[in-house]
Amino acid sequence: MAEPVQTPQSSQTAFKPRIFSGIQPSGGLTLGNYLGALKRFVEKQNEGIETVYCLVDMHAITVWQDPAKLRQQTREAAAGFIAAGIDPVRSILFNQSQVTAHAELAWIFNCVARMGWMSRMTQFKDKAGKNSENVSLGLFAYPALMAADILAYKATHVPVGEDQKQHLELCRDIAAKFNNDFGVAFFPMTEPLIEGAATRVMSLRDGTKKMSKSDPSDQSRINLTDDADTIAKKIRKAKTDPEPLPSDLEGLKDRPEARNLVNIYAALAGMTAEEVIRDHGGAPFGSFKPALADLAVSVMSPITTEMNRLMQDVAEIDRILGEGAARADAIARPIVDEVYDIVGMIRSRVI
Ligand code: AQP
Repeated sequence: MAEPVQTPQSSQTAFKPRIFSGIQPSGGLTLGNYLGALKRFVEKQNEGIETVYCLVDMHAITVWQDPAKLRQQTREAAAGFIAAGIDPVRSILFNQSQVTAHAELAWIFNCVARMGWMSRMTQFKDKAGKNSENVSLGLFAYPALMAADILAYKATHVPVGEDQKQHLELCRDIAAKFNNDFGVAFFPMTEPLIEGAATRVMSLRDGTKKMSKSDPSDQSRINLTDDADTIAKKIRKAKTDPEPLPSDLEGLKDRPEARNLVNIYAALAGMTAEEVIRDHGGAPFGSFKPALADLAVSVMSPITTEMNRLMQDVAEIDRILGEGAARADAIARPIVDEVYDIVGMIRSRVI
């Protein structure tokens, strides 16, 4: 290993702005994925920044996935991205396993990252629970693959939900250690973009738990595939306390379920939580829930309808993913080849 060399701070200015983010096709997409990530992906695309979006199927298999379901979920997620407003011409949209640079760079990063860093990851601890001896090695190394996803594109910004903040910090640690170990200013210090009213959408059954596609209870989440009736029913049945909504934000402090519904309303309506309280403060859930259900249906139903239409033509979805993968590869391949060179690997094969 070379002597550690400090990366010049000024190197940050040399990186072209590029957004990368991904979602696991480990189940159907949820309202949490939509508000915390997908909606923001669309906004970034529409701001005209270069955007690279990925269905991270290799992350998905860190826990068991039925092969047929994984294929279906990957296509459905791609349809969800497009239905929500991702334009596969303006953005690059693909599934991770079609671009081998991700796995290649992940191996290099497995050799850069330290075991101690990985064992501090709260997502690993949450997912492994008491079963940490029995989970896959891939689940433990997940953040190194995530760093590779981002840095294979030298992405400068990553829109994510609050739960991914720690992984983004680890991505910066990996980039800094690589730069220091090899005495280069090769990788950027990627910034997370955690913005908006719904950076952490909570379960509809428990306001202290994140809404998650892998939660065993379907009632805990709104799926992008849920029809209008199901969405309305799930919101009506969402757990709440018996009090009406408070007249200021302070009053939501110890009321996780009420706060969650207010934040969901705010994110769906493009308002702040303060504005929602200004309009609905004092309202009982008997009237706030139907208003929220109507709003959720009006935002989500057109996406669901378009997603179902797109799913009628899976060959077209596969074509879009293949084309996106070729465009992604054109960016990532030269970056990963340069990494091999920096690390000292001979690249003499004639192609
Ligand atoms: N509840 C949430 N609120 C806000 N943002 C969320 N995200 C996920 N859940 C919420 C954001 O969605 C992006 C993709 O996440 P992911 O699918 O890669 O993994 P995850 O965060 O582990 O999401 P899930 O739904 O909980 O998946 P499973 O159950 O498979 O682990 C990220 O930007 C994430 O922050």
